[in-house]
Order: sequence, then C-alpha cells, then structure tokens
Amino acid sequence: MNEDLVERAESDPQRPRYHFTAPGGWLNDPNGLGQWQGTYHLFYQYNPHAAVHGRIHWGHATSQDLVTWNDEPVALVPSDDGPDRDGCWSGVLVDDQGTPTLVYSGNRDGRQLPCVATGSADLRTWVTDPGNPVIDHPPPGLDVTGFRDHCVWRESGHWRQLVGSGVTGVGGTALLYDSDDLREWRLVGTLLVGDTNERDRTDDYWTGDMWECVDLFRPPSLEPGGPASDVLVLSACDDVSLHHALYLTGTYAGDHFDPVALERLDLGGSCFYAPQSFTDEGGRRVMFGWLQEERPEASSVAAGWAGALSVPREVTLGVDGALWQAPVREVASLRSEPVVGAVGVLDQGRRIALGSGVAVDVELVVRLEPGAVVEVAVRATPDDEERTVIRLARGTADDAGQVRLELDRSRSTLDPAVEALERQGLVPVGLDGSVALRVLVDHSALEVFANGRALASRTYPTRDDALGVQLVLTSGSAVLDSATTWVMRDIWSGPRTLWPSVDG
Ligand code: DQQ
Repeated sequence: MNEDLVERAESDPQRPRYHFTAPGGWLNDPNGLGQWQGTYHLFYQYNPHAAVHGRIHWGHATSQDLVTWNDEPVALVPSDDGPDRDGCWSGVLVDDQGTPTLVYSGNRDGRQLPCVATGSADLRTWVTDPGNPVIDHPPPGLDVTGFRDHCVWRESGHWRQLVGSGVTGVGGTALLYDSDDLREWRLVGTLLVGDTNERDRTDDYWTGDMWECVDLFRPPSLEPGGPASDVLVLSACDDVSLHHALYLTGTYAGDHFDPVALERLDLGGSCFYAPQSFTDEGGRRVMFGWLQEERPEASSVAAGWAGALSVPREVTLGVDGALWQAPVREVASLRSEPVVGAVGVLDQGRRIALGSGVAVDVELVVRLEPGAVVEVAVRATPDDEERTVIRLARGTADDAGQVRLELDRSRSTLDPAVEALERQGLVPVGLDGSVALRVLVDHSALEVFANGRALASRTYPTRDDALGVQLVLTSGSAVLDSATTWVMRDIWSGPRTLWPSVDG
C-alpha cells in the first residue's frame, strides 16, 4: 500500500518538484532544522500512512546544499504506550555537548507535553528519554489553551526553552523555562502575552488564542551597520483554524520580550504556517514554513500526498526594522535555460512574454510611477481561461511609498472546489518606485518575493497548457529594467523512499 502511495504522489501533476515534499502521505510543520557537521538536517511532521494529519511521525531528510535532499529513515515513531502514543508533534534539534537532542511535543489523549530524544552521531537513529515527558503538566493555576512546540537555546550556561501556549480568554503566549540538563525544567514565567480581544478574528494581524511554533532569534542585518532587534515568530490559531504566522520585533531581556512592532510574516494568509528557523554554519538565519494545501482534503487523499515546505528563506533585518526574506542563494543553482525578456518603457496593455513552464523562477525589476499597476501572470493558458495574476499597484500622493502586492486567483483553476481567495499586502518602495520581484512557480506551489516581503500560496491549474509567464502594464507608467525566467530542475535525483515500510 505504501509503495502505491509514493507512486500516486509522484505521478500527480500538482506535486512540486523543487519545493520539499514527503515521499508520500502527509507533511506539515518543518521541525528540528539545523546544520550538523556541515550537513543540513530537515525533520518534518509526517504521516507515512495516508495524506491526512494522523498519528504524526518525524520524517527526516539531509542535504549538502539546502536545496537537494535525501530521504532518511523516519526519526521518531509514536510509541506503543508512552506520552507520544498519539503522535510526535513539533519541536527542535539542539546540540547537547555533542549529543544531537530533539525536544518535541508528545501527543496523547488530546494533550501535548514536552519530550526529549537523543540521536546517534549521524542523526539517523533516535532513542526517546525514559523520563518523558520532561515537563508533566502546564503551569498549575494557569488556564491554558494549549501547551506545545518548542524553541530551545543556550544562555549564560543554562538551557532556555519557550513552549507555545495561550491563556484562556486573554491571548496567546510563550512560556519561558530554564534548565541545566534539558530534563529538569523550572518555569520562569510568560515571555509576553498577546491580546485575543484586541482585533477581530478575521484581521490579518489577529494574534490568536494560542501561539504555535514560537521561534525567538536575532536576525543578521540586511546591510552592514543596520538596526538590531530580536524577533519572536508565532503561528496564531484558535480551536477551529490555523490563522497565519506573525512576528514581533523588540527586545528579549530579563526574562521578558518588550515588543516594538507586530508584522505579518507572509502575505499569503494561512498558506505559510508553522515556520521554523536556524542559524547555519555560515551565520545565515534560514527559515522554512509549511505550505498548506488549498485544495479539498479528498483531492490530496486521492493524490497520495499533502503538504510542501517553502524554499529555504534567508531572513535578515532591513533598515526599516522589518524582516526581509529572500530564497537562499542556493535556489539559483536549480536554474537552467534562461529566457531574457525585452526591457524598457512599458506600453499600457501590451503583453510581454517572459517564458513558460510549470516549474520556473522569474526575476524582474520594474519601476512604477505613482498610480501605476503592473501584472505578472503565471500558469497562463494561451486563451487566458486559466491564469494566476500577481499585481503590483503603486499608491499615489501620501501612499506613493508603498506598493500593494495582490495575488488574484480568480482564474487560477477551472476546478471549482479549490480555494480562490485573493491575498494581498503592502510592500515598501523607494523614491524611484522600483520593485525587485521574484516569483517561484512550482506546479501547485507559488512563492512571491517583492522588496523583501513574501507571499506564499497554492494554485491548481487543470490544463496542461497553463504554462505561460507574461507581464503587462494595466494603468499608469512604468519601466521594466530587467526580466529573466529560468526553468527549474527537480531536486530529487532518485526514487523517493517511504519510511518506515508499513503493511496494510
Ligand atoms: N502542528 C503540530 C503541532 C503544532 C501544529 C502537530 C502547527 O505541534 O502546534 O502536527 O501546525
């Protein structure tokens, strides 16, 4: 049955070929990201039995270059009767004086508690700690909405840990703990508490009832001498929905986080969720997020797979005090066959062809006058029946320092069951109105980067000829300074291996 799952998954035309996917079955959050003696390790929430969120294992893959991966044996399997009997939920990898160690959430009877596992030197085999769970209840006296997911680091000779949580009726939170040995933990307190009542649940900035997958780090500056700030990433949810990933800039000091600004991490809404980041051996902060499916569950089940990861994103702090995100430079190593578009002053309504493909990387720079609107269409059929449109609309007067980035999926697919919500958000522009746009199209996965802001989404065109990439000025004046499209290579060099092999 499992081999069949891989076969079905690999033959699905919607399956991304240069975004990370599980060999078959279900994938959600990236976990345990790190670089260990040169090798990149990626673990992920994984159900090898079916393309649904079930008894979650930890899948594992390794890479030398962050973009091409090898499937490794499953790292964590739910135990027969332990605290992770019903699933090994999200967590992190840390180096405990040379011993690779996972801190994750054991799921049992609908509750999650922190657990630990130690690994062999090659990180291929893992043993769960007999003392699990290492924290056996959420803080007494605190009515929590949840207690799971971990961010663990060394500080002043101790371990520190954040556990994602929320205070019922108050807001999401991150609980701060302290330890000498990763096994005995002392509660320090709440790092900070959000306000669930401050905004409407439909608001793009709503911080939720519960913070999942909290991630605290200090990003490098985009430019030498740029501002410094700590960043707390959180994935806001309630008991019905996974909403979106947000981040706070501010200062972590004295057991608290003093926030300065709250920002959206990705303008694609719930598509980019549960991100995790790590510092690689070169000092870069690299982030992966889960790209959720946006087609009906029955379609994923039939296809034998669900869930992809974003490309690895390098995150830095810009001079505007916000996170700047860009695909790591290694993504460009997958490029082949460039198509260079004609540049110059754009005529309104004249379409410029920028190549074609189901897996392409489009990079362009366009200068928009105030009021100008430029559209880039991808996965476009020759007759326009299917097309996904990325729109850049520069404001006028007081708003001229911003461009509205919109993703219009109203004609992305002829399949009426697929989500077609519009996505949008603001992107900063300089005085010359220039936008550096990068569009990564990979079958059903789509990631857009515009002046450091990111927007991830999913599109499921049905027609084989939904391949076109085009640019058009629909309003005002603009100049196209450069435009190149590359076809992208597949990141898998051999057949996928489904671990573990299970019958039935
Ligand atoms: N996914 C995991 C949880 C986490 C959630 C379960 C976020 O640990 O809170 O698969 O997507």
